[in-house]
Amino acid sequence: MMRRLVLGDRAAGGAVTDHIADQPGTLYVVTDDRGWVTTLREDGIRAVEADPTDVSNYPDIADTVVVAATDPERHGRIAMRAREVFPEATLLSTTHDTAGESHGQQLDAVADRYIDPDAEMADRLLAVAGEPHGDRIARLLSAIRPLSAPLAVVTHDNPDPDAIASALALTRIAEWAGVDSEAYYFGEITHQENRALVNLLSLPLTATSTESFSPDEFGAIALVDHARPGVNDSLPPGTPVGLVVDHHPQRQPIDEREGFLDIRPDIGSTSTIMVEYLRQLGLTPDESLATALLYGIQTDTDQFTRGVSDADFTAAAFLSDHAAEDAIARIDSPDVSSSVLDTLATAIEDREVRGSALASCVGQLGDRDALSQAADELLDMEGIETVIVFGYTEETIYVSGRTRSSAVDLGETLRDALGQIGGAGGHANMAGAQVPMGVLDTVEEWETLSIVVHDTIAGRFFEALDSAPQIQLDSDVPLRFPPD
Ligand SMILES: [Mn+2]
Repeated sequence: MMRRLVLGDRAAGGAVTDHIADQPGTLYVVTDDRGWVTTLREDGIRAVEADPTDVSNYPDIADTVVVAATDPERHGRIAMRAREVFPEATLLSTTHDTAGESHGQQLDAVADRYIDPDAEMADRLLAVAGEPHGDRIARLLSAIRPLSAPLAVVTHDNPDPDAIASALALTRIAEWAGVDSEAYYFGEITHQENRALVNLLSLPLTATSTESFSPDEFGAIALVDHARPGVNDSLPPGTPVGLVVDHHPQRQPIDEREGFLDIRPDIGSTSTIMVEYLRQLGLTPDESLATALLYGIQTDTDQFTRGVSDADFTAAAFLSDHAAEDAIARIDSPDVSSSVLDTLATAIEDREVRGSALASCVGQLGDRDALSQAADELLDMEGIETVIVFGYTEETIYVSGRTRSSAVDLGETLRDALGQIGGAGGHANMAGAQVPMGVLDTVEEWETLSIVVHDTIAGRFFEALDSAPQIQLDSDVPLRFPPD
């Protein structure tokens, strides 16, 4: 049960009080406006005729306090008192256009939110304030509403569906709050499925770079699905950040002074948190945003099997009414298993690219089939024509390769590269190799096994590729010039 308290007079608080009176929960009014007390009581509302600056007239508990006095000085005083008595409550203040600068500052220090009694937003805020996490939405809007320049919403680099969907959800909320905003990512979206997500749903995500992004142009920067500028994104480290919404556990505490923080490691995805915001604000995501959010939850929770919470299920159930599930089927290749996706993620992250050739060590191998599937997937990366992916068990390094370049005989290349130290074979466009771990030089304590394996295999592979004889094509122009 939500307990709401209004402090002030009818001129400033009448309209808000009328709004609240229709909502579930209790309402208590403290005012020295005798005529108002009479009217309120006639409507069955609990009202006491008393000085609203005197804390002895306040009830014991209030979840939401609305401060509404006509006189700015008095208004400020009530707000201070109310904040002292109810430190945990959401404190809403009627707009303070008439307040002097010093009172305005005082108010800023204690009020969570200003409300315009005539606006749709007042209804919403009063409805959600005091609900679980309802204070968060008031604080979120407090961080967005006053911005006079656009809000930049920044994902982590190489954004995943959760980051992409969350960024767009936050721009939707900013739009509703009347603030311009744009969703940005640095670098590129490397994962095939993630590019498919953006393209298929025509998501308005903007690529940017360290050269073209200047933080000064924005009223505030919001980070979604990560929490530190310059760590998981390409912002300059130490860039001031106004908002952070994330679900990753933090290794170091985040400075609370940074602004609006909502970091919930018990939730499976940032998209889930965004859905909660949208619902509390009464916003229905359009089909593409709903689809992206649902896909974000599904991928981050590995189809609801990993780190999933009740909130994730609730959010997904809500979204499924608005999302295009057939679009998800097209984005998601159903034959790719989660272990392949993990292998693929590592392969993308640790890839070494030379020209159009890519080599990547995925470390210790669980599922050996994942290697060839990962190689298949990586071959779809832009600008890549030849791929080897490899990993190891205790005894053996396994290599899987693919090429779509007609100038490369991959079976031959792998035999050249690894035939001396292991077994290699296959066709021109699909090949593999196995190398005993014993061929590695002793791994020093300061070395990482994965890096030693990478250097050994990738080094030989690139060398063999460079020195391979060119396949003759029906063309006078050689595709690559042999090294001199
Ligand atoms: Mn996430």
